[in-house]
Amino acid sequence: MTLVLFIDMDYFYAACEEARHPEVKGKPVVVGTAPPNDKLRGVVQTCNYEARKLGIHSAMPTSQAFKLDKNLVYFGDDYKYYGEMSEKVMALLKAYGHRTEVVSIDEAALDLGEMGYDGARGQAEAIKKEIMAKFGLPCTIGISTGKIYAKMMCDESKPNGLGIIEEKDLKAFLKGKDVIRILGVGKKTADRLNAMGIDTIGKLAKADPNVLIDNFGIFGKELYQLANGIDTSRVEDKYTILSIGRERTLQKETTDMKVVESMIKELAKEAIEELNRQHLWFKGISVKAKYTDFTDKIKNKQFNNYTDSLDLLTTEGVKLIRPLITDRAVRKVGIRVSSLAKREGQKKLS
Ligand code: TTP
Ligand code: MG
Ligand code: MG
Repeated sequence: MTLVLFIDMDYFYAACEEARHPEVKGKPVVVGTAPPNDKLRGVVQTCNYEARKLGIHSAMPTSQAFKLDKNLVYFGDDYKYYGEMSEKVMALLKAYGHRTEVVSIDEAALDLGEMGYDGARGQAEAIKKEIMAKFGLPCTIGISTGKIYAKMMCDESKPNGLGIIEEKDLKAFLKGKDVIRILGVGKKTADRLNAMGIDTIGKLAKADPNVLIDNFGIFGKELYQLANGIDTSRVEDKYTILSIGRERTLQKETTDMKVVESMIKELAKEAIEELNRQHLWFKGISVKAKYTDFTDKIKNKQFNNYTDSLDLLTTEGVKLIRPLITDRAVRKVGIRVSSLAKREGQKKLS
């Protein structure tokens, strides 16, 4: 039986700042979107656990965070530096020689193969120790028989933790959890499951698989399997680093595609500027519309070749988001480029 190790860095951007400013350790630290001289205008991207104890969290307006503690230590985000730290961490993980999937700027999954639970624990301890020694960064690791369970365990073991769910304990582990905890289950699917009387993964495991397939197609089968401890998602051999995204709340909620279009253009321009700064190309794009009820919709597209074209990003971004703009009021939109590659030695589209 193969085991999967899932790692997520703790309070990543803020931890990166602590690593280069050790004097702020132990104080509440916030990383926000706005520069320090304009810090009250932005939102919190992340904060350390001292700040979380005060009730501060990601996406909170910075002004509100400062109301909770006027002496917060504040940093304006520095993507370039966080990207570099991410690359270093990912390279370190890759060097352990397992199939490695970079999931996000601060997350990766490793396929540990058949080394058993003790071996896996040893590996995880070694990784945690090495990342702390080399970069001064804390992280949390979850281990299980599948990527999705390992990620769940990782989430539950934060911060600075190491959690293992053995196969024999998996069903009990999953039983009481809300269905929304399953990767790929969003609010809409969760609502539909709830309407069928299925609110926990335990109930999902006992549901009639045919009814699930009737309602959700092939995804219904996957849901049933996942709830029953069968995680068929594999660790992909994917070693692209981060994605670069920009999103912004509109001045006024709107159903007007023209307003959305001009915002997408603005955000695309910013994303490309960042892409240029980091000397990267992209191959994937996604757009997001967040509605006034706080649900959101995302659409993705993957190109065949790498590009850095702002025109392409803008045109495709606008095309992608158009079907998401209906009579539901939108309050926030975003665009993101992914599947990035260093410009050297890659074939480009145009
Ligand atoms: P997360 O892994 O979600 O959060 P975290 O690492 O800050 O904290 P922890 O994992 O210990 O709970 O996100 C990774 C980084 O992504 C985070 O450091 C900053 C960035 N980020 C944002 O910019 N905006 C957001 O809303 C979130 C959630 C994260
Ligand atoms: Mg993290
Ligand atoms: Mg993360």
